[in-house]
Amino acid sequence: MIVHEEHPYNAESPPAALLGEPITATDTFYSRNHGPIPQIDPDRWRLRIGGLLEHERELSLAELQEGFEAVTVAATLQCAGNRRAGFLTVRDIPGEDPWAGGATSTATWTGVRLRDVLASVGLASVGVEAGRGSEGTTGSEGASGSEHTSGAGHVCFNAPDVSQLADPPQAYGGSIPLDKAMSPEVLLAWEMNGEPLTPVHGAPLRVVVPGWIGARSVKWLTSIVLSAEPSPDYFQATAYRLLPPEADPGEAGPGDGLSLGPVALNCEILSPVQGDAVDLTEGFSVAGYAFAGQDRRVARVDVSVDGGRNWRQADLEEPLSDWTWQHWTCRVSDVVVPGSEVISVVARAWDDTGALQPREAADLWNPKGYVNNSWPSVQVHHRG
Ligand code: MTE
Ligand code: MO
Repeated sequence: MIVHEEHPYNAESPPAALLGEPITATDTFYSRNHGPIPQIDPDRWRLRIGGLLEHERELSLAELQEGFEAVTVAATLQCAGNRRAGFLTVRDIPGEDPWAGGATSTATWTGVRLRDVLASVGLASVGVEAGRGSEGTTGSEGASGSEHTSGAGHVCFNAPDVSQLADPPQAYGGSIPLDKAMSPEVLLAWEMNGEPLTPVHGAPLRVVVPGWIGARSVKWLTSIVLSAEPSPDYFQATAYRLLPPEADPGEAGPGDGLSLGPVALNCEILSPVQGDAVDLTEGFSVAGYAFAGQDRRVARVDVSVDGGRNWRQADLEEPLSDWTWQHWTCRVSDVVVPGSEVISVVARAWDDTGALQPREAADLWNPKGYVNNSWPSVQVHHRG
C-alpha cells in the first residue's frame, strides 16, 4: 500500500495491485479514514433507525442477517479525492492527501438491501417508480423525486468515528436521496470479498452506495435517520463539496459549493508508470481502469503515445456488474519518436452518453481537490 497517513490511516492501492484485477484483494483495497478506526464488539453493536417514521427500530447484526434476504453486489468504490495529485502542479492543496490513481478499488459486498430494511420500518417504495427525480440521481440536494408520505426525502447515515482534523471535531456521517436509497444495489454490508468486513473497511456493518463517491458509503454504521433534508453532518454539508476555484476552503460553510454524489467519468493508466523504460521498437502495453459512475458505462477508451495528437482504441473489458470499473489494455507498437526518446502516453474515456473526460486538470482545479477526471498521462522512455 502507498500510505499517505498512519493516523488517521489513509492508504491507496499501488498500481500493480489494481492492474488487470477486476476485484481488488481486501489487503490491497484503498482505505480512507477521517478519524481513528473504531473497534466495535459485533455482539453489542446495534443499528438504530429513526427520523420521519411511524416506528423507530433497533436491529442487532443477527436480526439483520436473519431477517432480510442476503445479496452480493460487485461494486467499485472511488474516493472523490482520487487523482488529486494531478492537481498539485496547477496549485497546492494544503491539508489534503496527494492521492494518485489508487483511491479506488472493487470488491464484492454482501449484505441486505437498504430498501428492504427501510420497508420493514414502514417506508414502502411508493413514488420510486412514479418519479425518478433528476435532483436525486444527479446528486444535487433538492427534494427527492421519490418523496414518501412521511416527508422523508433523504436517508442519513451516522458513524461513531470523530475527525480531529475538523474544527470543532466532527463525527462522520452523510446521506443519499431516498430514490437512490431505494435502489436495489444499495447495501448494508457485513462482508467484503466473501469475508467479514475488516475494521478499516467498516466492521461490523457499512453502507455501500455503488456508483456514488466513496464518502457516502459510511463505515461503522450505527444509525439511519430519515429526513426531509440532506444530512447536516459536516462531511455532507460542508466537506465533499466542489467549491469554485477562488473560494477559501477555511471559510466554506454548510451548503457552499455543490454536493458530490454520483462518480464522474474517469480513467487511469496503471501501466506503464511514470518514468518507466519501455521498448518502443518491439512495442508495449498500456493498461488501466475506467469508471463512469451512476447509471453510466464506459463506452470507449482511447490511448495516445504522442501526447494526445493521434489516438488508438483500447480493448475494453465488460464490467463485472452495472456498478464496477472496466479494465482496458492497448498494445502499442511501431512508435516513431522523432528527435527524442521520451514519449507521453495519454488515455481518455468516453461514456455511453457520448461524454468525454475533460482534458486539462487546470480547468478542474478546486480548493479541496475533488474530482480530478482530466486525461491521465505518463512519460516513458525507450529502453534501448
Ligand atoms: N465512514 C466513516 N464512518 N468514516 C470515514 O472516514 N470515509 C469515507 C467512506 N466511509 C469514512 C467512511 C470515504 S471518504 C471513503 S472514500 C470510503 O469510506 C473509503 O472506504 P474504504 O476505506 O473501505 O476504502
Ligand atoms: Mo473519499
